[in-house]
Parts: sequence; C-alpha cells; structure tokens
Amino acid sequence: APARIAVTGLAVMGSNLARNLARHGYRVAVHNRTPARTKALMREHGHEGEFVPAETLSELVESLATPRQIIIMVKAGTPTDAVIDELAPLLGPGDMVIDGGNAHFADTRRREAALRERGLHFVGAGISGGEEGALNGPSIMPGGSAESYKHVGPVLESIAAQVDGVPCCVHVGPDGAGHFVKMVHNGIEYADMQLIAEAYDLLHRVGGRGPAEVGEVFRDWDRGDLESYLVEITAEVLGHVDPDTGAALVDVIADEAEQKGTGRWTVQEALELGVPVTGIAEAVFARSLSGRVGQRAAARAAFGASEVIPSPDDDLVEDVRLALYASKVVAYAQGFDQMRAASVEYGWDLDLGAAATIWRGGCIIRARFLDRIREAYDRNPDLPSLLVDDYFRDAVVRAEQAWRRVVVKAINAGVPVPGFVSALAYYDALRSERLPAALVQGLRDFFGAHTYRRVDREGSFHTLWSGDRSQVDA
Ligand code: NBP
Repeated sequence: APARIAVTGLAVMGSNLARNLARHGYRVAVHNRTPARTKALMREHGHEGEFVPAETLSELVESLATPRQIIIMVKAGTPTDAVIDELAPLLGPGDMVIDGGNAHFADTRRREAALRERGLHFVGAGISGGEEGALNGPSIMPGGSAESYKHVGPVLESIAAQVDGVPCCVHVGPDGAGHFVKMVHNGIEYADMQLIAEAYDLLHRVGGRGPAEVGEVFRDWDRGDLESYLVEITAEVLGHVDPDTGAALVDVIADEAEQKGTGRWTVQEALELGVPVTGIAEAVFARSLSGRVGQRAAARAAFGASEVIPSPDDDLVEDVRLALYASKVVAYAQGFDQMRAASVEYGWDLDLGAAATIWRGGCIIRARFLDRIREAYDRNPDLPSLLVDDYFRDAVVRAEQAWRRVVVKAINAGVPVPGFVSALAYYDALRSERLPAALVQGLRDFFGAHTYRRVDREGSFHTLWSGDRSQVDA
C-alpha cells in the first residue's frame, strides 16, 4: 500500500517525528541523504509501526499516495533549499512539501512563492519541543494555504501535543506565518529564561539563599500562577549537585550564555516592524554581555567585582514572584504585539488566540499562563495590548508595588536585572499621559527641520530656530 506521508532528514528530529507518525498509525515513508540513518531507524525502531524506507528521493516520492505530503527535517538554510530543489521536479500538481525545520520566515515566504508557481503547496511549519516533543507530541505552527491545511492539518494535529483534548497545532496563516510565530515563540522563550535567571540571582545574592533553596522556591511557584515547564525545570537544574565537586551544578557551569540566533531574528524583525520588544532584546543582549569575557574581566579589574551584601527580608520571595509574573506579562504582551504587526505587514490575518492555543503544550514556553492569554483573545480578538485585558491588568496592578520594590532593591544592591527594569519601564511608558518624545520631536525639528505635530491643531509645523523663531506650517 502507498505511504500516507513521508519524512526526509532523519537526524534526531526527523526520526522522532517519523516514529511519532508511525505510532499514530500512519504508514510513513522515510529517507535520509546518507542512507545509514534510514537503516539505523529501521533497525532500531522499525517494529514501532509501518515504515517504508527509501534510498533515494524519487523512491520516496513513488512510495506515496497522492496528493503527496513530504516533511523535510534537515538543517535549516541551504540544506533545505538543496532538498527542495531536488524534490520539486519529482512532484506533481497539488503535492505538499512541509518544512519542519527552523527556517527564517522570509526564506519560507520565498520558497512558498516559488513552489506555488510550480503548482505545489509549501507548508512552513514551526515545530517546538525538541527531540522529546517530536517523539511524544510537539507544538506545531503550520503556515501555508488553507487548501494544503485540509490535507496536512489532521495529520499534524493528531501527532501534536494535546491539552484538555485540544491539539497544540492550528493553521496559523499563509506562507511564512508559521515560521514567524515559531520565531516569536523562541524570542519569548529568551525573555522568559532571562526573567527566571534574574529572579534566581535576586533570591540568591540579595536573599542569601543557596541554589537548592531557590530551587525549592521555584518548585513552590510551579504550583501557582507561574506553573510552567521553564519554572519546573529551573527547580530541577538548581537542585542538581555536580557529581565531581559536590557543589551545586549551577555554580560550576561557565556563566556565558550561548545562542543559536532565533532570539536575534526576533529582535531584528521587531526593529524592522517598529515594535518595542524590549524584554526579548534585553534577553538577547544579556546573553551577549555574558559572553564578553575580556570586557567583564577588565571591568572587574577597574571597578572591583560588585559585592552584594545579602539583605533578606520576609517579603522578598513573594515580591520577586510578583515582579516575575508582571515582567512576564509584559514580555508576552510585546511578543503578541510583534505578531499582530507582522500580520498587518504581511497580510496574514493571524489569530493571536490560536498562537496561545498552540503554545499551551508541547513547546518550551508551555504554561498555565497561555490559557489565560487564549481566554484574553477569546474575550477580545482586537485587544490593543495583552496588558489591558481585565485579567492581566488586575494581575499587574496587584504586582505593581512589589515589582517596584524588587527593582529598587536590585539597583541598590548592584544586581543587574535588565529584564525586570525594562519591563517596568515599558509599563510606565505605555501608561504615561505625556512622554518626553515631545522633546525629542523638538530637538529633531531644531537640528534637522524634521517638523512636529501639535496637540491642539492639525498639521505639521516647523519653528524657524535660526531665524526669528516663529512657527511656520510645514
Ligand atoms: P540537524 O539540524 O542536525 O540536520 C541534520 C540533517 O540534515 C541530517 O538528516 C542531514 O543529512 C541533513 N542534511 C544536511 Br546537514 N545537509 C543536507 C543536504 N544538503 N541535503 C540533504 N540533507 C541534508 O538535524 P536536527 O537536529 O534533527 O534538526 C532538524 C531540523 O529541525 C533543523 O532545521 C532544526 O533547526 C529543527 N529543529 C530542531 C530542534 C531540536 O531540538 N534539535 C527543535 C526544533 C526544530 P545527513 O545525515 O546525510 O548528513
């Protein structure tokens, strides 16, 4: 019998996805450039379901029922283009190519347009959850035509993570929409991790608690509003003891955070769209700063390493919990703003509630919180900001004084909390009656005649700064 779907690219993600498909009863054709990987999959997992191994891409294509559905799970970038170039001539009208790799959404837009010209469907599907998710239920963010989703959707929904019987997979929108949403997911993941790290630093250095003790605090938090995969694994990592030294593992890990680039992509795109994603940007920059080892050493030599004197107080844990929650609301609000802006820019008609639905399970930022976000967009799909939804507004109002205390305490102690500070500044800026942007406009008009608008009447104006300083219509 012909196979229902195919996977090409059988490194860890591809083989786990193929196994997930097979376990759900699909007959899966499998292929890898280097056949050894295909053989290894068959040898080790062939008994888990119905696999159809193929030595070549044309064999793979021939083994499939039409319209064909082929998932590409190779390294993002030129390898994906290489596979598409080889695959496309073998396919017929209406066939579907699904890219499950971490493609940049602009590449996905280009590929979708090129394949559409040839009568083929291209589905750029963001997949999150790592290898474990790929095997047991990832979070899937598929983009592409509505027509292709009719075929691909049911298969992807059946292998995705399920939360309360709802799959963490929804058709996100056309062309690059799926990979864009995946990119923002990763950006939010950066912000979330930075805020968690700052909370740890405060409880550790200001609160005077050891890593394991802070781990217990996170375990406790995981039973409340902050319940999430990242908070859960924070407790695990902080509680882990290094077998070599007997010290807390976190104390022997080099403090230089690395990045593969999706956080940077998110910020780059936010700059293009003009959306302030300060939480994600601070997180990306905090990682960059941590890696500037030479500069850090020079600064320590010049100024002396900052010495934090612990000043624990009874309220610190609860204050930090509230500050973390409020900062997190800001980071998510900014990420959802970015998706809304992209939706307008690229004509995607994104359903922001759907993004929240997808992220409830399977992915790294999965959290109870995402239910609240989905409910907020259910109540009002056109929310101007997540922050102003009744639920989140109340949460932020409740947290506000604690948030300020935490930021002041961190600043006085000399503990850097760029995530908390920038989130609070964003909140204060957004709700300001008047911003000093008025002065910025005045300065721009002074040195560059860039003109300004007035609060009391229509039009653009310029002051003759180097003349008699009268105002003229611009
Ligand atoms: P890798 O990203 O390590 O890629 C290895 C695969 O790409 C192998 O199957 C390799 O074939 C194939 N490949 C390469 Br490299 N160049 C090729 C070419 N020119 N033509 C054909 N095949 C080529 O695999 P992975 O970690 O399983 O990830 C797969 C995709 O999923 C990536 O885009 C990744 O970013 C994405 N992703 C990964 C994770 C994760 O947690 N790892 C999570 C979510 C998404 P070979 O065996 O012949 O060398």
